[in-house]
This record gives sequence, structure tokens and C-alpha cells, in this order.
Amino acid sequence: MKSALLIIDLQNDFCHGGALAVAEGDETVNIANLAIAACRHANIKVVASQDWHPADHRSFALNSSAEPWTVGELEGLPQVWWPVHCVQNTPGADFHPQLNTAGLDYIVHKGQDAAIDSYSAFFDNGKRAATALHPWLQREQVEQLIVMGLATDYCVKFSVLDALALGYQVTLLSDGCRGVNLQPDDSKRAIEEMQQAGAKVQNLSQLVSNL
Ligand code: VGL
Ligand code: ZN
Repeated sequence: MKSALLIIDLQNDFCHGGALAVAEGDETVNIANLAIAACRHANIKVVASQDWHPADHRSFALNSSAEPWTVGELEGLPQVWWPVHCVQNTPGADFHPQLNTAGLDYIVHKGQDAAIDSYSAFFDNGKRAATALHPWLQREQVEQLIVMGLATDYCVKFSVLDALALGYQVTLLSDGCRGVNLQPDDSKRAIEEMQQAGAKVQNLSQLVSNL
């Protein structure tokens, strides 16, 4: 069965000093580079997503007259109002400078529609529009995904749940993830939710010994 490594949003704004910095976010970059090397060696394709918002994105507190880090509603869906982050073609949206981007086979952008947020690398939060990721993986005949990145409780979680719903077998690379944790234990709960939906959880050394 063909696999692919899916690295979620290892971008400057989610790392140290970024607009929506995730605690210890930078620590996932080394894990990503080791996973990229191991996967390339095993002939496994490597894909990365980038949160890629227009400056007028409605998930930004500033654009929705809301207080950052509070919860409201957007397009009938619960919405955390985020600080401005990952604006297209700005340094905050760039991959972390230490990420081995030369090892990527494909990059998928998400969150371009200003009207709705898009945590998953497959669909926006209202499942109105799909990204090009699923068709690309189908062309590559990928049936199994190894998923890691930022943030555990948002983009990683929704990408994993959508991947499972689309029929992929999913392994979550646990030491390659860090969460926002708006509420304490959000990341822990997110991992339990992914497991309950059918995801397997492994750390990097378990993954590498099984490749
Ligand atoms: C993300 C919040 C807002 C993520 C993206 O990558 O998890 N979180 N946009
Ligand atoms: Zn975002």
C-alpha cells in the first residue's frame, strides 16, 4: 500500500515569534526533517500544507470586529477569532527556514476564501470547497497517510478526520505535533478524537522502524 507523509502548516507564524505561535512549535521542524529523510529513503511521497490567507480573511479578529482568542460564529460555524496570521506572500506564511523544503513533492494551500476558515488540508470548515490534495493523492495512488505538524487541535485534527472520512488509513506522528491549547488539554482531547475516528498514533522512532 502506498503512503505519503503530510506535514501540516510548519510556517513562521505558528513558530517562535510568530503571530499565532504554538508553544514548542519549532521543535516539530527537526522531526519533520527526519521524517522527510526517512520517507524519501523509503520512496514515500512528501506533501506539505500552507495556511494561506488573504489579508481580509474573516477569521482574523481585526476583520470581524472581535477580540482575538475569543470564540464567535462565522458562516454559521463556531469560529475562534485569530490574530492576523499566514497572510499570502508574507514572511509569516513562509515555511520555517529550517524545514527541508527541497524534500517536498507537493504543496497544498488552504484558507484562501476570505469568508470561511479552513483548518483541514482537504476542505474548508463548511466542506463547501475542496483543495487539490485528495485528487493529487489519488493520482499518486496513495492510500495511507502519515500526518504531523501544527496545530494538533486545529489543522492537524481536521486534516486527520477528513482523511479518515475520505478512506485513508492514517498514522498520526505524535512527537511531530504541537497544539494551540486554547483550553488546557485541547491537544490531548484532539489526539483521543483522532484515535476514536480510527487514526493510529506513533512516534518518529516507531514510524522509522516500521518503514
Ligand atoms: C491553524 C488556527 C488558524 C492551524 C490555522 O494551522 O492549526 N490554526 N489557522
Ligand atoms: Zn489560519
